[in-house]
Amino acid sequence: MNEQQKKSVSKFLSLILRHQPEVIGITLDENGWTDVDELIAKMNTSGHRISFDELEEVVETNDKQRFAFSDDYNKIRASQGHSVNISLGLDPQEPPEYLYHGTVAKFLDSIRKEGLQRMSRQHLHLSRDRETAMKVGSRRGIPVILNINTGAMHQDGFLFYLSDNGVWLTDHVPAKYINF
Ligand code: HQG
Repeated sequence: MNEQQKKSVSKFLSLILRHQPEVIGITLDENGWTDVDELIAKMNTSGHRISFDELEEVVETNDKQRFAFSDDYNKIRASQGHSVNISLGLDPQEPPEYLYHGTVAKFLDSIRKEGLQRMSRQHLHLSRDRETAMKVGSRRGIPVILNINTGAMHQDGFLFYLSDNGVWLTDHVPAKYINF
């Protein structure tokens, strides 16, 4: 597969494994997993032709490692980014002293008032470094990077999770922990 084909499959997998599994008639279990054979069969009958080898290639070469197979390769899920209500089953982890969030200027007034919210997703996403946060923010325009006092949040009892692909997840960041 060429890069464009892989990107297109990755976007479609993000849609069905994070947001709308019903588009091709699959279901996700409570931890977000779906059956690999059924996924391939239903992608093929809905016009998104793919073989197991191609699916494996997309999962393994994905720039952000967005998807993961179960150990026996029978199941697949998105590692983070869901809007559907699933539990990734991750244990809380101690975050670094600071994490970063990439956003854009037009959201800042609202973020100053209500802190960072998870919006339509199951978690709010934080990046481990400025460079990653820059890429996240750039999806929406000129990026603005917010530095978050995650060490202080941890001390105050907020919970953090680290997804299988290295994205830090939490529920809400009150404005007092954000360095604007
Ligand atoms: C903003 C990509 C107003 C927030 C990335 C963001 C990430 C507020 C937008 C993943 C707000 C939500 C997630 C508030 C937050 N008022 N705006 N109180 N609180 N916002 O897409 O973090 O490529 O749900 O700053 O790499 O941009 O898809 O979140 O701009 O990891 O794998 O509301 O998506 O990964 O947007 O991106 P999103 P995000 P993938």
